Amino acid sequence: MTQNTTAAAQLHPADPADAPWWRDAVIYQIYPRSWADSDGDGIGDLPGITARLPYLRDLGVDAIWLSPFYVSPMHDAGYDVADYRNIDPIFGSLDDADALIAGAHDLGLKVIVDLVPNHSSSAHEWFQAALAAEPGSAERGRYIFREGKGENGEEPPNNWPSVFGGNGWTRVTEADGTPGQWYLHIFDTTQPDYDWTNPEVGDEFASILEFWCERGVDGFRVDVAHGLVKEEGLPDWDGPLQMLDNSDAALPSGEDEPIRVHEAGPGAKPPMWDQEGVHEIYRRWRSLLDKQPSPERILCAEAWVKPESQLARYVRSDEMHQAFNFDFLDTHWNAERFRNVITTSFEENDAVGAPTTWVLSNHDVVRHASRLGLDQSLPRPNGIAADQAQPNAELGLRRARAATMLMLGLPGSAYIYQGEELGLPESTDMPDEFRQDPTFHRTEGKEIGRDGCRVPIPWVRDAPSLGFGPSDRTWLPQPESYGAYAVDQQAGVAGSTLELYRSMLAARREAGLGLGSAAWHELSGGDVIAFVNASADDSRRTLVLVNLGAEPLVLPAGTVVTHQSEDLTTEGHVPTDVAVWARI
Ligand code: TEU
Repeated sequence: MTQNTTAAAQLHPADPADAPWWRDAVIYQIYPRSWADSDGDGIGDLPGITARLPYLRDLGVDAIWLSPFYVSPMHDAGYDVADYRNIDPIFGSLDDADALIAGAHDLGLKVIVDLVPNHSSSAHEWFQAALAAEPGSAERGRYIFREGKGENGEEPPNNWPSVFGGNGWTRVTEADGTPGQWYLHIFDTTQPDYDWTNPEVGDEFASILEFWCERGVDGFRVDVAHGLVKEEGLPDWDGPLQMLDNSDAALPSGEDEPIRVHEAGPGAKPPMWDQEGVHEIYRRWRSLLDKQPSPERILCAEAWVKPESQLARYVRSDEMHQAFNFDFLDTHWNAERFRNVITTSFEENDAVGAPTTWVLSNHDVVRHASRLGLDQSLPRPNGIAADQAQPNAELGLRRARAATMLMLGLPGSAYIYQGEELGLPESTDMPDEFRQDPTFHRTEGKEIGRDGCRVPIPWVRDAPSLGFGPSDRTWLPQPESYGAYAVDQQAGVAGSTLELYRSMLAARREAGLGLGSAAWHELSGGDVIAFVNASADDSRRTLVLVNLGAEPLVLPAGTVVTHQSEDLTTEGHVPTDVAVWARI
């Protein structure tokens, strides 16, 4: 391998060694309900998280992102916020949040919190005031209230769906008891959308950002970042009106997934997604954050926007710092598709000077250890039920370990979802009566929903609630199989998924892989993904290779493998669905 060969296929230039922390950070997503329970009520909480932070330091991540912990009636597991400046009692108190932030900082971990600016909870005092007020009042003007269509206003103002199923509008009863206006909720009925054309809304969120900056947080993951601004006039939409409306359609060439109801895809733009006006909001937030004392605080967009050129507009230098690369998450197990996504991601993000933010799992999607064990010719399901096609657990885990080795070998930032470091599969046998995702209820069970990836984490095999908390209570049932994945079953065990993650994260940090350059390696092509990650001064070069082919791949003589996602049965041979890192 000569330097010229790689230079010819340069994919991405290196970052300087003193680049800001977020350009290569590995960030661990904690779903507070399900990570660690300190008081035995079966629901995870902030003191539980604080107590177990050393586990994350030892895992080797740089930061944590906490899904919402604010006051909420919990109709969407906390993504329905009733008070943005306080903690829900099930999770603890503001003092507990302060202790968590301080505890994380003491261990060298940064803290990112979730900001939910598209909608509030219907229990929020603003929405309650809006309900009590007259049509046309200032109180109603913070949300999207409209008169209905039809003779008596009995039909919704337009045809927009709710992402969770059913209609995106709900009619209210006015003070005099008559059926009245409708309000828009792109998600659940209990999640009314704000009207971002109202300056009061913008000022309120600027103040919320400042509130959390003063409490010491290092950044914000911005929920539904592509949804805040709606097309003027709220016109009808002629695209998909249900989650899987077009899932039977043939997948366009080069794409893995149909465009879903929560996404803006290429072509005609849905009137509720990716409107130009969102960028002005993020420019305001960026300048607000840039005025804060150091260290740099960040914004990360949860924006389901395609193609990548359009997503990259969220991470222009005066907007957000990061945007989740959901194209990568949505890539089926196919080397060419991965290569295409990687190439495009670097091209588009480098064009705006942003790092690429890789991700494989989160609290909204089937865990990748299960997803990759499903039939790869079908679209990604929204949850898996016991009577549906079951993932091949062994194959899924094997591929998941390889996919993670690919992800952590790529320059940029990466997000890890709690439990993936244990190789945790989706819960696929949850009885329906436990399901809480509004999607399940709003679609009358047609969509299984996201509960299966939100089950409390197993820490200790032979303990009540698998060590999640001091009692045997868990807000969602833990599958029988989870005991074998518990932290205590994997810690210190050579070859376990936990030890694989620990060693990958240590090596990634030590070798500065997140800041490296990337260039395709000559072995890349066909069923093989192979690139060289090199430091800015070229003193350190790592070959990252994944073999998706049916036959073992023979490495060039003299290649020194440092990490492997599975044992190499024959030295120098990379078997099917295995990834390696090697020094070259
Ligand atoms: O999700 C936004 C979103 O549109 C998708 O993640 C969608 O909910 C999912 O793919 C449906 O299967 C964010 C949060 O991550 C999610 O948990 C919330 O429910 C949603 O916003 C509403 O706040």
